[in-house]
Amino acid sequence: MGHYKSNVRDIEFNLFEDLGVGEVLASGAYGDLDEDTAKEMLREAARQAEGPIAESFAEADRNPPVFNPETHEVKINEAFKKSQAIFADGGWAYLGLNDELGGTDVPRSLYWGIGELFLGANPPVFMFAAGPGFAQILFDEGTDEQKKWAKIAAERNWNATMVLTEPDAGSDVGAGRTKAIKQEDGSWHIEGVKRFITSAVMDGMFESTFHLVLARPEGGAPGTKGLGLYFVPKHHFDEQGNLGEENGVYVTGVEHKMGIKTSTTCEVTFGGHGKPAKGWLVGEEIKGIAQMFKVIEHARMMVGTKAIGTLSTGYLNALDYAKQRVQGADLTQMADKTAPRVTITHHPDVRRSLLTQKAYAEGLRAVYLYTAAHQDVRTATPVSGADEEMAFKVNDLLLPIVKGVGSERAFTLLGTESLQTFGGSGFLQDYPIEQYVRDSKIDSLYEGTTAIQAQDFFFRKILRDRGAALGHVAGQITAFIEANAGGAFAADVALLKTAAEDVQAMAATLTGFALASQQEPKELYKVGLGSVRFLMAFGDLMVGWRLLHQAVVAQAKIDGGATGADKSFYEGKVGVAKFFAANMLPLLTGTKDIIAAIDNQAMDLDEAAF
Ligand code: ST9
Ligand code: FAD
Repeated sequence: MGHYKSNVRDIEFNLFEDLGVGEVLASGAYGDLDEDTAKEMLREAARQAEGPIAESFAEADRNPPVFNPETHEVKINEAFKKSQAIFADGGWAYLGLNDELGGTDVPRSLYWGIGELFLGANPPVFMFAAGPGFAQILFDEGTDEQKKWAKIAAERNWNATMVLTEPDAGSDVGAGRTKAIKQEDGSWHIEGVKRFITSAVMDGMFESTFHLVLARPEGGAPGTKGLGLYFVPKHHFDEQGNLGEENGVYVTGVEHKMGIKTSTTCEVTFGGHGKPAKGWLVGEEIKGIAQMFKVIEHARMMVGTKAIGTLSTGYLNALDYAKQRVQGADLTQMADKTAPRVTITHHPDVRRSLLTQKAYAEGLRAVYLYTAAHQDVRTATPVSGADEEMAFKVNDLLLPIVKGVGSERAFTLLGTESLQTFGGSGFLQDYPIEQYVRDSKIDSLYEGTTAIQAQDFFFRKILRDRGAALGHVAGQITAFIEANAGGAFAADVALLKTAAEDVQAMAATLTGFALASQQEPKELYKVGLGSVRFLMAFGDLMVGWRLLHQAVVAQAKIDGGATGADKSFYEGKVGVAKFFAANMLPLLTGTKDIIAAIDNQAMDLDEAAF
């Protein structure tokens, strides 16, 4: 048995019992795809993920990529390459893509549910398989000729990278200095050094690579708006896709990292080695940042799902250990030194810890799948009544929650709860948890740090949207509260109501600071001081709501006579929703008070006093 423990039962519950994806499939919205086939896809993905995909997880960590500065090549662990080949052979990289690129039309919620399984088992495998997905974006954004290149890239399963970051341009992408110099033949020469580029190596796993690169055309405007998006292939190729000479783009370094080591992080130099790095502007106009955000939106979803998938396997590993580890006596018999020793699941603090892990693992899964349901109007309308425009906005609103809250909660809980459940054994490499902790730390850093997610959430997704998507989601929460105020969950729903009011008050306070900044610019600092708390609080509200929504569904199944493993599963749904409502939601009142009381003391403090 490998390290990875999937939770297909819960993914299926989300899709087919809570979100109603089965009915959408039955309506023929996805052609012949029906619920049974979708379930079979999930189960096959889980078999692959738990088996050959997970198999190289630890070995690849202990044998990270080796860079050869003479050849600019990188050696990747052989066991990892086997896992990668199995993923490629399964054709998983084409799921959800257009017909033209050899794709299969599936609901985005099914796509990400399957994605969670691979991302939980061995994240670099999924990340190295981004080529066909990136080709889809080139196809969508490109000229007619570039659409042909995209088809070639997808058909031949070329590797791909997204290239933004430079030594002086991380969060501040607009500070990038890499240049694009126009050539008479319509191509561009790209010149500059990019840092931290994921998957820029092949080592026999792929035939070629294409880079999607942000660079500033000479004389271009400053900031992100002056950046163009360029297609820069590793090899030149003809109309059939036959490879020619290598282009002037080189891996000039590989980072030595804390975790997720095989997801190779490279310094990539464009030009500067006696050969130009030829690129082609994607589309007809300079609108690189908007085009790159098409990639970023998928990548942010991927990062959040990766984090949540890791938390889930961390929890399930901890649960398994806790059920077997015998230590100490039951608390009620603590005075009796001869009392029988019990498994640690009998200790109240272990139960608190396990339920905390379960609540966030399953609650955040519910949040990412609810978000995914809004990536496609065919599922969004049945789920929340959103039309196409609103579905798009709700997805936009929730992406920083999936990415920012998913990553922060996963890393924290994997360390403070999942690893802790193992006692000292959790600190050892005999168990996967220490690697989960190391591998998941990256999720709050790349694709925009948590501070960036929090600002995106408040300024762009709420203020700029004039609260439209927020209002839609708040309306859904209110409708749920009203419908369930008097039933079996009345007390829990009352806690949810208070939490929703607290979060609304936080939004109003921050909006007040933002408005006041028009007269007094320093008022904006208060938004910056409160925005991460607000992001996390909204995440808790979403988790609390979705868990209770699921508890109502589960209770109906129990009342309808569920038995055996199903009954236990549904009881777990009810139990965890009640636990979260009672233990986590009341904390939001404190956060509301803290946000209401924010002053600029932190900003006024002299730097020397830190
Ligand atoms: C990285 C990669 O970290 C790590 C992992 C790589 C893994 C690769 C594998 C991925 C697999 C995924 C699967 C893919 C499959 C695809 C399938 C396809 C079917 N939303 O606010 P402004 C745009 S990479 C949308 O003024 P500043 C917008 O155009 C490095 N668009 O920003 C806007 O114009 P307008 C990641 C947005 O102050 C324009 O930007 N690095 C959004 O100029 C300017 O906006 C980062 O993420 C948005 N949320 O710049 C950088 N926001 O307003 C983080 C902005 O007119 N830093 N735009 O619409 C930031 O995000 C900054 O806030 C900033 C600020 C750069 C945007
Ligand atoms: P900085 O931007 O210097 O941030 C430092 C700290 O300051 C952070 O805590 C941040 O939150 C805070 N901060 C910065 N600006 C603000 C602000 N305006 N408001 C509030 N706080 C702020 N990039 C790519 O282009 N392609 C890739 O494939 C890629 N893969 C990566 C893989 C790995 C393993 C790593 C580590 C990075 C990768 N990156 C990639 C880069 C990644 O996206 C950046 O590291 C990230 O965007 C943060 O930039 P930075 O490291 O320069 O940190």
